[in-house]
Amino acid sequence: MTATTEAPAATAPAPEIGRDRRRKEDQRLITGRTRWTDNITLPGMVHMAMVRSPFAHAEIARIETSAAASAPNVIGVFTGADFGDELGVCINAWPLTPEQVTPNHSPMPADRVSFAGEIVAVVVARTAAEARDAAELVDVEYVELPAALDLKEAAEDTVLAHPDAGTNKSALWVFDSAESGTGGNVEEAIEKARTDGIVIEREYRQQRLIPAFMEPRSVVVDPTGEQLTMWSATQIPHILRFALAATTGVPESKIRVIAPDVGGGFGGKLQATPEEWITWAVARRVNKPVKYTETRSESLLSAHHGRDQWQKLTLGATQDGTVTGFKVDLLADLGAYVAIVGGGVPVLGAFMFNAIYKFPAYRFSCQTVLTNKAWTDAYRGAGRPEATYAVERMMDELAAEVGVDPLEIREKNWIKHEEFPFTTVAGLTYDSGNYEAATAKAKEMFGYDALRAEQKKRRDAGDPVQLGIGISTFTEMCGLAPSRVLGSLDYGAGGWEHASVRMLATGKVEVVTGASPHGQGHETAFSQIVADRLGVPFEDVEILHGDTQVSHKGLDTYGSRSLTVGGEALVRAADKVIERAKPIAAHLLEANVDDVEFSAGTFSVKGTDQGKTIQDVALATFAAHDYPEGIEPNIDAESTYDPVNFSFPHGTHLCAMEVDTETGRTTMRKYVACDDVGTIINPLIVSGQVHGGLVQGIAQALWEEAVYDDSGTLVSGSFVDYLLPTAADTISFDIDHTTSPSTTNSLGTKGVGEAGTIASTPAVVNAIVDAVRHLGVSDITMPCTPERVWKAINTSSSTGGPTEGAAMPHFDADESGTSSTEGAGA
Ligand code: MCN
Repeated sequence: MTATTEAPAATAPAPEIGRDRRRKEDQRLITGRTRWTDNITLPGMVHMAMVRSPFAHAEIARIETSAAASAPNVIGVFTGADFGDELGVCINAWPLTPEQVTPNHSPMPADRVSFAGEIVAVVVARTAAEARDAAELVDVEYVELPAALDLKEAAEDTVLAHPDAGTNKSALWVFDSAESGTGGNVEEAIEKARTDGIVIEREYRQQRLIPAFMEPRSVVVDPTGEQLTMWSATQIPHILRFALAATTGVPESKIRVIAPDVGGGFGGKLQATPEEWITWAVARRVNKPVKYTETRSESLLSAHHGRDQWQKLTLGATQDGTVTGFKVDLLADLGAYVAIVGGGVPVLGAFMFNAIYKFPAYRFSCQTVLTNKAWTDAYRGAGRPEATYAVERMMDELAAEVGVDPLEIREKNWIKHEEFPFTTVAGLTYDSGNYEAATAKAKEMFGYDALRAEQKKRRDAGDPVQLGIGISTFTEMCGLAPSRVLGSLDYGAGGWEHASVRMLATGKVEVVTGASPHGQGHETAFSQIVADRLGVPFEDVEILHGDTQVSHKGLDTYGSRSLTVGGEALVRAADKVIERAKPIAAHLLEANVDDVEFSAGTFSVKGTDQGKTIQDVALATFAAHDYPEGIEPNIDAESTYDPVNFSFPHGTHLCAMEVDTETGRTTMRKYVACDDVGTIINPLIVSGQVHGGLVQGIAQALWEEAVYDDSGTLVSGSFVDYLLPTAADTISFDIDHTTSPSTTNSLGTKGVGEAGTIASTPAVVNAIVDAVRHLGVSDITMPCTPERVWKAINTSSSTGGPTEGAAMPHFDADESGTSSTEGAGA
């Protein structure tokens, strides 16, 4: 069944890596002709609707379900009391300290609700509409309790979010470069700067945001049959299976979790949700498949939120603007519960406040705080946008103080390209980078000098519309993550990724990845990698993912990890296939294995024109008629790759904003992003990721904010009030790249999934402040609405922001559960 083919002609097929391939999955995703969770219908399936608390904090005195139970086609009405332990608990997989205060998180509490939107009862009915109608008939009597809403006040324990916890302070986590041996003493550096240098002190607000994915969350559970199957619009099918097994006692082997096509997540679907837990328990109780799909309003109200921090920053520098120390004190709002990785999100930023700079001393402390608002957790960038915002805003403040161009201050302090690899004051080793190259290219694309000249002209003329230039020379740590580093940070899981590559009899290639895409285009980019490695046509590679029965091992998609970790696992598995195929090819070619080499999909005998393609070997393996003695007929292979380091993409983003000083209206004039994400697999996908990321970061700067009123009601509970931008609200971005390949993975890639979001927020706010700095403005609270910009210009408040409580309370390392770390040590 095999034929000897001629060795390939000298011209190899065009390389796939670096090629602008349109995404193969888009055909089905864009037309909707695919399996979204809500499209799934099973025989006998029933539907569920939730009854949610309108109060932020209340005791549940009584729940009257009889009217709902007798509504048409209602199958059952359940409350937390109907289940008890059967419901399981929502897990926190990243306790920051051993002493962390972690309130018990029942998916459906029976006695007390802790945020507006929490589920108190569910109705199961024949159709979703009938379930929703009947849910209206559930009568809940609440006894309202005082709610802890303001972050600073909550940190003072004036009102308790969970009275039985005795405090709202969940965990205090500290990193000090003097203690970890990665740098000097920050207090001494700042004291010295107070005497003979410059000290800049600022307090910034990271407003609460809501990850607004395109597809609301949806879950179907089928309890019939041998296995329990859950379909969920999730980013983390593997972690979900583990969490279900760990909290319900059902063996993992009996649980199948499927993430079918998932319409976006942005971190918001990196969660084991009450909705999933309840659907699971209810399906088992009624012994029928149950579906629950949230409405958009429910999504905004109760899917986890992101950011929500106060940042108190102190930077010391010499008179010429060389930074000598940076001290960061955070208050981070966890909301009502410590979510799956919620407590750890600020700590992901802890290693990034020094960004691309050579700060000699650094101290970070973060107090996480419980409040009666929706719980917070990862949102695109998770900790790194907050850190980048703080440091990039502070570098602008320093430049203003010294009286030089903000780019000059950055250049003075950044790591020079010849200094890589560089171990930072936070203990991370950046493998590669070239800030000079990215900045030079961005400046040229931007027309930096011309825009500065125009800015001066407008300023001199007193133009009512002023021009500002904002800079963000960001870096971030992604490719989460080396398992040993995660272990040192008390994170509950590892950071490896798994892949298998199977050669099918027809010569097609079936690839299974443990990454779980939800909009990132893995099927295309991963096909390109495998096609190049095995020398097979791109079209012949099929990528399977997101089903724990198909992809039995994996750690899913978040932290811009899928390419650097999952892609490397693919490469290693493909290389193993080639190694396994080589002796078979040698046998078929009647050659010594040492004389056989592999190139562009063909095994050939050195010095001859005889060869066997990898497809020939696959077919020979399938038939196994003519196989070497003692070798099993199988050339498939798998690999589990644990990264040796994070990946550190960086870039220079430049933004020009026009500010109408009479109305406060801001208009984006130009945005340039020059990113370095190492080797690029698919430039088209990378551009898409950067575009989407930019808009999300710009939205934080200008529009988006989750706002609660004084009683704890989410007033930005629909897209009328939560200002999610559309394409029409943005301009056309100018993006390009420089390339300094990563030295820690064989492809040289760095992550891109969060880069745009991390970089863009400070670029925009820096531009707005730059436009009106000469009018006495040094800060504007985000989102920089026209009203806030106008107020900052026209009142004594330099921020234009709301007065949100007093100065930030200070928490000393000794006061409560302190943990310091030796640094991430990657
Ligand atoms: N890529 C590439 N070359 C590089 C880097 C990446 O071609 N040098 C490609 C990758 O092959 C992949 C994509 O770009 O197809 C993103 O890769 P990576 O940076 O590894 O990020 P992940 O795939 O792990 O995706 C996670 C990241 C995160 S953390 C969030 S949040 C986010 C994001 O991706 N959420 C998204 N992008 C999103 N895009 C969409 N459409 N929807 C979301 O919810």
